[in-house]
Amino acid sequence: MNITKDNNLINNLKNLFSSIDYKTYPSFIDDLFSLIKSLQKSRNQSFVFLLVGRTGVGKSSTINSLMGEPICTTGDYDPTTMEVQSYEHEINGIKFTIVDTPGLCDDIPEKGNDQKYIELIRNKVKQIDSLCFVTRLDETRVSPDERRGIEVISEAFTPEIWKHSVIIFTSANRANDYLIDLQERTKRIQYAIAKYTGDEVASTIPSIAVDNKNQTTPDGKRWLEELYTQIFKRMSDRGALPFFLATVTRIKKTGKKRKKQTQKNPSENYEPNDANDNESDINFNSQQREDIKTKLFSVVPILEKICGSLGSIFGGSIGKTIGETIGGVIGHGLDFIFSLFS
Ligand SMILES: Nc1nc2c(ncn2[C@@H]2O[C@H](COP(=O)(O)OP(=O)(O)OP(=O)(O)O)[C@@H](O)[C@H]2O)c(=O)[nH]1
Ligand SMILES: [Mg+2]
Repeated sequence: MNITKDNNLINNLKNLFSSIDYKTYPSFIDDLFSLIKSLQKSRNQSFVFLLVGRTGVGKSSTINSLMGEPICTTGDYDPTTMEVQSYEHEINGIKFTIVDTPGLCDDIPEKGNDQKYIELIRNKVKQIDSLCFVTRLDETRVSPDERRGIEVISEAFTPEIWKHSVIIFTSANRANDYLIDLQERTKRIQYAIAKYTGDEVASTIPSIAVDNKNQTTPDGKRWLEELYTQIFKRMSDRGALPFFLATVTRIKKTGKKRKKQTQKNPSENYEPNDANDNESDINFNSQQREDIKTKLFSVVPILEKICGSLGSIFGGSIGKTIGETIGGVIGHGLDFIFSLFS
């Protein structure tokens, strides 16, 4: 359905807004349609994840956790050759690709053949929107193979690619000393990447500890929301909206501030989850909602103007009504976006 050509829908929206006084924002309807158009356009665009990490560290499991569907096969796999594998997927009608790099960070015979691998990856992969460097938290050092992987990726895509990267530590519950391991391992991997990007870029690469067998990390916090937020924040502008729409049906709004906030720890300022919520649903806290909002503003600038005025024009929960009127994935998307401002 092309929303902006659908006269019925246009009439429905106009009816919905007919009693509104637009004096404070005369171009509201035009701007709303322009926002809808951007979302619609991004439905036809795709995004690409690049997974880098040793065999069996949990690359596939982490992507499955993130996307909420068993799209990648997991389990034991013995790499015998270095290759680049890309898999096409579709969720909510949005196409995306997962590029896996088996062998790249493993100690296998082709080891000396990095130039061949660089050519292979360049020829096969034209666009990367998110780079996930995956390693286990309970390992102590950056292995020579991981360093080699970092070098190959930097050469194949230029060091700029690390601006869209996140470091993911799996098996968080197997760490000896969770917080110290997280801090130390992050520093060491950032340092290994800094050889190609310089400190300024490397030091901003976020790390997230996950455990694909548990909902929480050893500090008792849920990790899925943080993984989502960091990946979204770092995603290329081109990939951000398609990724948002592919996942919007499982992200929940939450994040409403409690009456008595504990400012000491803003991450706790959200209401408990609905008892019916599915465990794999993503329920953001206040800080994560802020981060998502900032990213959405930077990729769709018109949003800031529209959302900033929604309260003054409608004064209520108009987002849900607009979302329901439009329906489908875009309706869901708008409902979520507008909820960030309520
Ligand atoms: N305890 C624990 N096990 C994990 C975690 N992540 C993955 N696993 C398990 O580790 C094994 C390998 O996981 P995969 O996701 O297949 O790893 P991969 O990196 O994709 O492996 P290859 O595709 O073979 O390179 C599976 O048995 C997973 O269930 C984790 O965070 N914690
Ligand atoms: Mg895998």
